[in-house]
Amino acid sequence: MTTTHQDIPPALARALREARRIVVFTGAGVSAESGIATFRDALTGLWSRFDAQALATPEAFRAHPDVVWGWYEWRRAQSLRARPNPAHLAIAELARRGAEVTVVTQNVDDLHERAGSAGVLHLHGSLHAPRCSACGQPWRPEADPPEDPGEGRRIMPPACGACGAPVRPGVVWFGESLPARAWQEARGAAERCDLLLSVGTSALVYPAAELPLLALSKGAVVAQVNPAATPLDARAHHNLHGPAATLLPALLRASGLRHSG
Ligand code: BV8
Ligand code: ZN
Repeated sequence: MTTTHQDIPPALARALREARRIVVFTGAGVSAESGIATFRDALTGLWSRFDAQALATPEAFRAHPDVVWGWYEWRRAQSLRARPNPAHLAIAELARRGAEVTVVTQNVDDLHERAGSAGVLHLHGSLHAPRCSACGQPWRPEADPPEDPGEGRRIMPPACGACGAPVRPGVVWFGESLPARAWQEARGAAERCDLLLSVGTSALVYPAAELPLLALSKGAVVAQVNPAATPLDARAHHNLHGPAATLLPALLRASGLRHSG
């Protein structure tokens, strides 16, 4: 059922109220209203010449370490300046309403954690965990937040203090495997849940995009929150076409899980 305004299908409100195990699966759209560019439009300035999928790769980092490191440092500064929005806060509030809630995100920002969500599973790593590209030693930025390097700045990555190799962003690039534990826990949660909410993702990147399909195959209710249609529209039980920062609070209110605000 496709909703283009704030009324929430009663069947979805009831499913959310009665669910005992919920998975909230998020993509860049959940952080859009915090001012963080979504993945595909994060490529402004210098990077408009690159395709995100081409830039977020080990090959690009080897060939253009200064462009790739500059892009991630700009995104890390953007993430540290951003604030959780009502969508992040509603997801954190849901976990305080009795059901077991597992947040599985494709995002590399830390806004779910800063909104109060615990145990967030990051399938694609984090901007806030840079590490040595050779020995894996974590790298602690001296200045947090870094002064904004500005869009399009080329910055050579720092050298690892232990072995001297270049430090790399702590994200999962295309062609790299997902962190085994996070992926295993995410699959387990999707298999066991009664309800999976897919929020703000284009549902195009695998294997992450398998999660809603896995939940469906095990009989869960699947609902999507996204202003645009995605490949999941055809399979989801409910498609709420609108912005997450409006629709997630509305969903909690319609389910009687939020009494105010
Ligand atoms: C792997 C971290 C194998 C980096 C990211 C062909 C078929 C199937 C798969 C493949 C294939 N060819 C290659 C592959 C594999 C590839 C892949 O899936 N490619 C795709 C493009 C076809 N996958 C991989 O490489 C993965 N690894 O497969 O490994 C392997 C196995 C064994 C051994 C070795 C290797 C790794 C993928 C991870 C890549 N890293 N991110 C970084 O951030 O820089 S992916 C990146 O894009 C994001 O993290 C995100 O996960 C993904 C998609 O982005 P979204 O989050 O969905 O954001 P997007 O901008 O796309 O969409 C935003 C959505 O929000 C939109 O729908 C918009 O409408 C909506 N929105 C906007 N505003 C709002 C909103 N929604 C709600 N409210 C709003 N206000
Ligand atoms: Zn090292």
